[in-house]
Amino acid sequence: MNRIKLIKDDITRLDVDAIVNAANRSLLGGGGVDGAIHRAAGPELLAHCRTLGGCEAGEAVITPGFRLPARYVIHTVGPVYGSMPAAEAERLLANAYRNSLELAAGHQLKVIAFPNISTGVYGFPKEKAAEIVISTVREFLAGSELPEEVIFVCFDDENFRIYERMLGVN
Ligand code: AR6
Repeated sequence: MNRIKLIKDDITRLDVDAIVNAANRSLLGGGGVDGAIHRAAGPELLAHCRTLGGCEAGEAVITPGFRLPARYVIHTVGPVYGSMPAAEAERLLANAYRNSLELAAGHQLKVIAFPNISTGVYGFPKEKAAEIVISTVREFLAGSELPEEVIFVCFDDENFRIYERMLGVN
């Protein structure tokens, strides 16, 4: 069974066990997908995030989904590209995905959906990011029965085309 799916959609619409948020270290919201998730989840999400004390780049934390169709939100913080050596940014991007998957597995979650972390405001080159993300997720799934399914949710056409090509679909 192919445990990796690709869609082009707004991640806040998905009825899955967990959606992943491309957050910042404060966990107090922002623009992009983070803003969309906070708007759709309602003010309860921000109130909950205020109690968490932030999150370092490459790490991940889990919260309820509140008003979202998704049961949980896994908040991870990607690297700000250009603010550190490229190799460090690559390592932190892989950690962000791996730690999100660890949390999902630890909570017995079956279906988790990821946006294209760090490829918006944080400026990570999309092609390089997709390469790292796909190999990190494949490697994790090879060693773990959970999550059963990982959905890559692309919002912009460019990311969608890159993932389509790299995953060998369509
Ligand atoms: N559903 C799915 N993907 C989306 C959505 C959506 N509703 N909206 C945007 N994207 P970004 P980053 C895609 O900038 O680069 C925030 O202010 C978008 O097309 O949201 O990790 C945080 O608070 C892009 O491919 O996240 C941080 O400060 C991807 O989401 C900072 O931005 C990531 O773009 C994080 O920057």
